[in-house]
Amino acid sequence: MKKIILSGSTVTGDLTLGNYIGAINNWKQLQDQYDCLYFLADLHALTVYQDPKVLRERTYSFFAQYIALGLDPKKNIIFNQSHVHEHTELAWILTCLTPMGYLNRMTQFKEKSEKHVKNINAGLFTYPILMAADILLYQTDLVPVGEDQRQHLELCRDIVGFFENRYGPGVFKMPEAYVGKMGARIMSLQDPDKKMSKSDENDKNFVSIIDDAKKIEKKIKSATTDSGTDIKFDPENKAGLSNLMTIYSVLSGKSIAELEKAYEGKMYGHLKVDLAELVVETLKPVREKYDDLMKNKDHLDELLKSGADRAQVKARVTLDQVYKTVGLLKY
Ligand code: ATP
Ligand code: LTN
Repeated sequence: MKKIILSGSTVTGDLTLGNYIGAINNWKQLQDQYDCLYFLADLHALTVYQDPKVLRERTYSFFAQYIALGLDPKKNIIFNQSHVHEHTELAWILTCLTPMGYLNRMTQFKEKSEKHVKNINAGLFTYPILMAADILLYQTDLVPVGEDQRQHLELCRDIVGFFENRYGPGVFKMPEAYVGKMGARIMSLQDPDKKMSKSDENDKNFVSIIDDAKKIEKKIKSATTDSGTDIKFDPENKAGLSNLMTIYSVLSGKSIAELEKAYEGKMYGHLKVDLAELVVETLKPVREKYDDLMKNKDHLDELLKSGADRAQVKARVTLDQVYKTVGLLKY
């Protein structure tokens, strides 16, 4: 029996190089070894106001980007969260088990409610419970997430504990985090002390997967670096440079030590020019495949439907078991 992997990204902003390196690239390497489910978290996106038209188009766009970046819809189950209604149903049961105090501690909630002061809705607060439902529905063993999602995964594990304390073991599997060795956290290009984030208002802070070559070059060349000259990996004192080196290393497959050696005596500018070219070359075939996929929405709809059908069969088994365990009548 292969282990089960599940992950997703919220359908907001533009998928970035950070999402690719921190998440999708890892997912790709897992698709042969594990039974993988990857989904578009469209319901999670609603915790912040979304223009309906934009959300619809973006959901297609993210799905096409997943495939263009190398996730195979045959090898993996790739689906859209709202197509499998079991997610929200399980979330309700888990909501009734989760103490408010636990949700209050979530740093993402604190950050997002500071950012969206006019829309601190209850969904923003209970978001980690829906995320726990996403994970637990599929008897997931491993969840590949970046550092920023660790706390939510811990809460999911706590929720399994709350459930088992009340109803006994055997319904859910206890999930664990899977964090790739390199590039778990890619930083913002202009402000390398914070992470590269796809919903950043300043689009100079990230490279989007579907940016054109000119934009990519411009963004990488103007990335913030310190005033030194030595090309040395030192995230504390040379955060900007080290971030560029991390990106370089992941995309080229060369180790940091190899890069330091190759750039001995060279200037930051040399590295930026080479990195820009590497990113452009890496993303070029992705962009072409993406453009192709986006031309045929009917085909995307078919793939989405097939993904959701396959996911739902699995989700249903867990949800039936949960309903029975907590005492809801069989329908
Ligand atoms: P948002 O800005 O909307 O919060 P995000 O860029 O943080 O979005 P998510 O949808 O939260 O992206 O995350 C999707 C996946 O990508 C998660 O597994 C997350 O950990 C990973 N990820 C996001 N940003 C980065 C980053 N800068 N470096 C590495 N991994 C990242
Ligand atoms: N909250 C996640 C996206 C997400 C997710 C999940 C990731 C929603 N549900 C389940 C892993 C497992 C984020 O990265 N912002």
